[in-house]
Amino acid sequence: MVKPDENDKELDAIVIGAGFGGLYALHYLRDHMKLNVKGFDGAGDVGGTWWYNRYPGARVDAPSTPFYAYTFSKELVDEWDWSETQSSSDQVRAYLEHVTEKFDLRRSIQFDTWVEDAAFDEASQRWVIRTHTGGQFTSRFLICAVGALFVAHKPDYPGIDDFAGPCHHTGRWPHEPVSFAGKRVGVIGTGSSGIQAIPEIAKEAAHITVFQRTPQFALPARNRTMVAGETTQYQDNWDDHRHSMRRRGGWPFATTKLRASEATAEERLARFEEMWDLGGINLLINSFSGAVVDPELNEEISEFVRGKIRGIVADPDVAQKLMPDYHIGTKRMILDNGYFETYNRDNVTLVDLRQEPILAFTATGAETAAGEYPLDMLVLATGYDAVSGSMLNLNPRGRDGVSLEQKWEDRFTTNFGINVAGFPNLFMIHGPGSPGVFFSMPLGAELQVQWIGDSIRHLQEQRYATIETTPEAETAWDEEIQQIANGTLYPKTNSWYLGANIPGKPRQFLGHLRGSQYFDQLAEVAEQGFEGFVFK
Ligand code: NA7
Repeated sequence: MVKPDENDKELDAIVIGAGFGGLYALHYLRDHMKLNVKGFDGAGDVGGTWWYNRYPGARVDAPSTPFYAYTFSKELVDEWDWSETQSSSDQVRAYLEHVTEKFDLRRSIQFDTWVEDAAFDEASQRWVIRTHTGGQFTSRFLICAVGALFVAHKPDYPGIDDFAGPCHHTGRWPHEPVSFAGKRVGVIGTGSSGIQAIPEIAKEAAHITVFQRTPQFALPARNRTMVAGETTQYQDNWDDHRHSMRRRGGWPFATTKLRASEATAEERLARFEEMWDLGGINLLINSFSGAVVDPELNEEISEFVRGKIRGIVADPDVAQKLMPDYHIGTKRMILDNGYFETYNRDNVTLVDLRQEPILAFTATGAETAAGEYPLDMLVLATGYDAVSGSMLNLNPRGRDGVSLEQKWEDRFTTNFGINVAGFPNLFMIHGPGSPGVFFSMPLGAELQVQWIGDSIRHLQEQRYATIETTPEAETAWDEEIQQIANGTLYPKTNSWYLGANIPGKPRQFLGHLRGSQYFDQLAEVAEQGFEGFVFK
């Protein structure tokens, strides 16, 4: 492991972040392109968001095997056997540790080190970064693999800091075991993290009170251990599998072409039942084609799931509070492992914040408009300032000293979610306008890194100093992203996809919904001389 601020101070490239994107960027630029590269991460080891997400029940929020893994090395694919269909946080970390060992990445990463300042120096055409440990480094290229879900969002309820018991955010979970035994635990938030954690906490706590702002749709994950032969099946057919992932935007499985309009109501219901039993996100993407585009089909699936919730939750009043009233799938689709069943336990209380908003916290609990809830511990499952937040947290300064915060005051403009006009030689992995958060991880990160490598090669061959996109290309990219999103039901729902979870955040759709189209466009732009980017 690299000791603080030692080694070369003048580098070809600096990679910030040691999650999926950053580790691959480091490997690719160092080992394939033979650049002098150094990585930094504020965490104590590799993992990125998985370094922090250790709350009980933490898992990938999709059926993850075999696609939530790198594709670039067949050897790596062959030597790693995933044990479950929906990987746990521990498993993902173990995998990333294995990758780190295999490619000898630790020797190039300085952990426990926050990059406090990053500024482009016009005179030398280099990025100058300063770390919180007092180090200063310069490099030609700056790769920001700082994570789409990194900056934890903490609600600003009056008195929340006065709460005297332990208070843990799911995205900043302690590394030491947290015991809930004998405790009255309050959980705020029912997104993927809350819905994964609540059933686990309920098993151990004396009592759990769930503070719910928006009732959520969740589908049964039906997580299970991989059966014999399942892993070898995709290992043996790796070329096909990889090709499918590439063609389907990172998601390796075929989705249905069946049309709801060609089935009777009974046939549709039978199909919904079949997909519900199959579990995962099948109900949404494999019942019939177009569930997040066609409002009628969407409502039929939404109503089907509401019926399932009514069937699972014994108390009709509690079930009513849990009824989601948005278009299913337009907030991040949640997979659960016994979430709704948890409300049948007698140590669980559901507080509907639409009926009784939280007024304040005290040292000993929460006060809502309807009463007091004594608590010993608080769990904040309140999500992230997603996609743009981690870049703004870094807040690099580009040409003329203009900061990203100034540039992005009203809108998160990028080209391909990779580069920003005015920030030469700065590259983002999964920046705003990328498909990364829509099932394109980690393949999306790999292809972005390879594209970054191609652009650096081009720059070196032509003896240029910098590459940078243009404001015109950013506007065109923004329009494309919004146009694709506007053809779906997504923008109709308040979600972190739109920045709607963070007070005051500009509203715009933050991701590219068509991963395969994005992958094609990346390849085309590289092949055709990087249109939309200026080399100087
Ligand atoms: P999410 O999906 O953003 O969920 C956060 C939850 O917290 C959600 O239920 C929010 O309600 C709720 N929330 C946020 N702020 C408040 C306040 N002030 N009061 C009450 N409730 C609040 O974050 P997760 O960590 O669960 O998941 C993030 C991603 O990680 C997920 O999408 C996967 O991709 C993996 P809301 O729905 O906004 O009304």
